[in-house]
Amino acid sequence: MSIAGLSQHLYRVSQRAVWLHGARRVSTTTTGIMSTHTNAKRIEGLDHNIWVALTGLAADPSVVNLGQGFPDLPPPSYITAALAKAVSVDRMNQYTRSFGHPALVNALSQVYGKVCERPIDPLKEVLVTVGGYGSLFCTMQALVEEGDEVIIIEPYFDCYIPMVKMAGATPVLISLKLKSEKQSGLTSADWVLDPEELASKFTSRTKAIIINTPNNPTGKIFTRDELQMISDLCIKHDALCFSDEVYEWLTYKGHQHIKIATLPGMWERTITIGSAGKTFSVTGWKLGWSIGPEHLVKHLQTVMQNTIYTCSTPLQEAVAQGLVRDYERLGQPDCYFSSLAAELEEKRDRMAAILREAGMNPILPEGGYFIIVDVTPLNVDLSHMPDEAYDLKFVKWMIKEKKLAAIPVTAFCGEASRSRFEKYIRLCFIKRDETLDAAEDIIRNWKN
Ligand code: IK2
Repeated sequence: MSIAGLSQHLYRVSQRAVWLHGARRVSTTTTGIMSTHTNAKRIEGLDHNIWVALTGLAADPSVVNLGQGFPDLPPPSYITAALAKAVSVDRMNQYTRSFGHPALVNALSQVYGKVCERPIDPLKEVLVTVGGYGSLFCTMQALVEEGDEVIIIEPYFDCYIPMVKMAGATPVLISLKLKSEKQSGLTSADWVLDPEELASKFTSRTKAIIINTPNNPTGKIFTRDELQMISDLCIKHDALCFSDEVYEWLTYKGHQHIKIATLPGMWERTITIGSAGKTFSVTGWKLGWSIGPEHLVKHLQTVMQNTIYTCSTPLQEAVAQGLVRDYERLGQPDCYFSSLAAELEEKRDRMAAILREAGMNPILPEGGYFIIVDVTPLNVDLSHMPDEAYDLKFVKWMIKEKKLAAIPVTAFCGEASRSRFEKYIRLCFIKRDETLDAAEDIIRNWKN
């Protein structure tokens, strides 16, 4: 089958999956006999997933896809070359150390040792997993107990909730709120936490708080003061912090990413999560890591050795080489971490300008590669569609009628916060200029 044929086939299959999911059909076996087996309780109610649903719709080749967060830019050539070289060495095609390929954990300890200004033991304080997802999963399974509470800040990366639930714990939500009444000229710094409300969420059952900075979907970078407030509460209540920092290098002018693990008293109680996919624009490689103190990481290692066991050796080798290369250039313009951020800042500004010209209100992100935008000024009447959050209806309509894909922001919040977030959609701007040109054409010709 040709590539085009395969892509059409996958599109048809995923469309069917979306339809089947929508209809919530009871599964049958291949013999057509109704299965009597039911799902395990721990996955009850977790069957819906925004990426599975919307990625299917956006897979239509005629749709301009600013939905799921992956680059259509090429990754740096040295990293793909390192992979090609790695697979040509026989032993690189076999299992490597369970908790992380030696070259990679050494590189991670070098890079994060410098960033955190402390020695990091590559064998005891680092775990390499299957993407940021794998790091989050190992963290929750290793450290969160049945009956615990885990505080999650809305809008949040959507898998936090199911992961907390699968660990048997209860998610406790607190929403970021806009500190300003103004409609335009907002930035992601305008999303803030209410200190009193946050304090009220900590109880004797709080095991951890999950933070995500730079944040997906808002682009917010938590300030030192905000991180200090969170740290003070963690220390006061003896809670852990799971800090998802997969966009750590993607910060824009005037903004600095601070690791909460570097604040006094926080290293001992923080797991920091990173992703090679986001760091080197290779999301399909699915490599990530957890970094933290030995007394926590050793439990994550237990989960890893009994679930995935180890990640792909050649991919780890290539990422290690990429990290060593960029470690030597840290702070210089030719370091990929800086050059990608500079390239993306232009794309962010371009995207914001396109949206503003069309009469929408984007909220300028300080970091990451997403921009959220209030679409209500477009006055699209969707009252004929089934009753769902406005942003979800808007995205479904936009994919079908305008051939532009985005993600509804209510996918990142709980039901109780729907009204706060349903006027926003999220667009991904780590895209080639031609892709952004195509999106611009659609947005400029919106009324036609
Ligand atoms: N944590 C955050 C905050 C992420 O954004 C991601 C990647 N998800 O991006 C898809 C999207 O939002 O469109 C992850 C963790 C997972 O990282 P990885 O891809 O390395 O598993």
